[in-house]
Formats: sequence, C-alpha cells, structure tokens
Amino acid sequence: MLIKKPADIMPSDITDPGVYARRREFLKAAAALGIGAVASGPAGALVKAAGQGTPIPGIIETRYGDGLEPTAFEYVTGYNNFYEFGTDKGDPAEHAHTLKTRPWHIVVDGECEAPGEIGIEDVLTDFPAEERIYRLRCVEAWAMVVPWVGFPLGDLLKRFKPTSKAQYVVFETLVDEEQMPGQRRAVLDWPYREGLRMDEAMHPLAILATGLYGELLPNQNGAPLRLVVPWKYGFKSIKSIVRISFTRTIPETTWWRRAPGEYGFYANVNPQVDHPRWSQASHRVIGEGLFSSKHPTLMFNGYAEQVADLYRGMDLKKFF
Ligand SMILES: Nc1nc2c(c(=O)[nH]1)N[C@H]1C(S)=C(S)[C@@H](COP(=O)(O)O)O[C@H]1N2
Ligand SMILES: [Mo]
Repeated sequence: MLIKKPADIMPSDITDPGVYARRREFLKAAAALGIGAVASGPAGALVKAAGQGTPIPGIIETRYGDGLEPTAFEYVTGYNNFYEFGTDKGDPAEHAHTLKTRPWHIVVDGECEAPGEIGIEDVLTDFPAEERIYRLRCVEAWAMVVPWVGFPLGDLLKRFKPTSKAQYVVFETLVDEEQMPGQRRAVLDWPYREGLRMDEAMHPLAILATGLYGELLPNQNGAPLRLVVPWKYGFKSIKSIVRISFTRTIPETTWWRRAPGEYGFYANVNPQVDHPRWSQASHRVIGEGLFSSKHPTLMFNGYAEQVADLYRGMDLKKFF
C-alpha cells in the first residue's frame, strides 16, 4: 500500500499540535466512512440529509454553487473545528450534544439606531431560508463543499439600523463552561470572536446559516446560528452566535490577536499569500480520499468575480 508522509495526508492544524494524533484520527474516520466517499446529491437541486435531523420547511433553492459536488454529510458533520468542545476534529460531533440551542437569543448592539435582541424562532420565521452550496475553506489547506441553509447576513443587520459610524461588525459565541466544556481550558480567549468590515458584512454572499443539507444545523456545525463567509478561511465563520455588535474600530478577533503573524483580520482565501507554516497554493477536498489529487486554490476561494471589488486598491499581502 502506498503510504504518504503524514504532512501530505493531513495538513497542519490551525494550532499545529500533534500531526500524528490527527493522522490516526483521520485514518479512523476514513476507515469508518469508506475512503473516498462523496455525496451523490445532484448540485442544483435541494440537497437533503439522511433525515435524522429537523427539516427546515419552505427552503428557497438558489443557484449559488451550481456544479459543486457536496461533501458527504458524514464528513460535514463529523470532521469539525469547534474548540469549545475540544481541539480534535472528532470532538465536536462527540461532545456538542451538551449545547442547549432553545431558547436562544442574539443580542445586537453598538453603533445602531435600533439595538435589541432577536430569538432564534423569530430568525427562522422572519428570514426566508435559502439553500446555497459553498466551499468552506479551512486555513490549513482543506476544504468542504457544504449545502448550507441560510439567508444574507445583511438582511438581519439592516433590521437594527446601523448608523454611519458603524465601520465593522463583531460576532461572539456563547460562553458557558457547563454547555461548552472545552472552555474550561484556556486554549483560546473566550468568547470566540470574529468580525467583518461593514461592506463585507452587507455582501449577499455572506450568510447566517441556520441549517445544512436541508435540516437545522447540528450542534457541531454551530447551532442554532453561525456565520458563513465563503471567500474567507474557515475560522472567520463563527459558530453559535449570541451577540452581534456594530463598532467604529477594527475588532480584536480571536485568531488574529492570538497569532497576528499567521492569521490576518481579513483572512481572504489567497493562493499567493502562504501561511508561514504551510502553502496555501493548493488544497484537499475532504471526502475525496487520501490519494486524490490536490486542487489549485482559487483567489477568494473562487468567488473573485463577486467580491474582488470590496478590496480594490488594497495590498492583500499586507492586509491578509
Ligand atoms: N465558536 C467557534 N466558531 C468556529 C470555530 C471555533 O473553534 N469556535 N472554528 C472555526 C474554524 S477554524 C473552522 S475551519 C470552521 C469549521 O466549520 P465546520 O466545522 O462547520 O466545518 O468553524 C469556525 N468557527
Ligand atoms: Mo479552520
């Protein structure tokens, strides 16, 4: 059997500990799932899960992602990063059942005329659910193609009437050691915090996801509400959001503050700017198998036509 070196099989993790532990875990997962398994769902028609979760009624099909082959449900929901439940890729699926997603409220405050809060049930009834198939890119050179169910972030933000002073929008995840036992360890500065510039946040490709594969989000994927920004590295797509704040100044986001030389505030997918510890020029698509070839990484993860204008005139090597 052809054995590749571990670094080829599993690119470095975002914090880089224990390549061997991850290789073991990945081989275990691959064995359990069948190496090379890919979903058979046709792109362009509503992609449905196995039917164990709660279906979201009345989903509007969009053409976002036509032609992309969705990654198998088992990988999308079994191979995750969610440090509130542990740092291994299998931890969230195993441990996130302790998160209680009802009732759930999201506070919206800061530079806006109508600060307040919104409950998740109102989010689900007030904002029409659309299916959009996006690649979600992790910084460590892997990607998945996920049939998200969500709606444009801007639709929710507008309701709270951001003022002209709002330059950025910041998101925070729940802090609760009982529900999120990974927070007992100071692996990150809790709460997990992420942010976007206002114009990025208002772009129609930036969505708040309430589900995937036609069903409400599994906890490990950031239930009940998470961000998806398909042209950026995965760490920008913050999970289980409880607070959204409009700010005048650039926010102190988790990974950028933790390692500013490695993770930028913008974190746009960019094959020309390598992470200091690994190349970003190509990536693997999870689920295609250990021995599949890598894909060349595309500028803005393939969404350049839609988002490049946001960054006109900016030096993307400096603002990475
Ligand atoms: N609150 C919170 N959000 C998070 C993370 C996290 O650890 N905590 N991990 C991020 C990273 S590094 C990635 S790659 C994506 C993974 O999303 P997925 O598990 O749904 O694929 O979630 C992001 N959002
Ligand atoms: Mo990530």
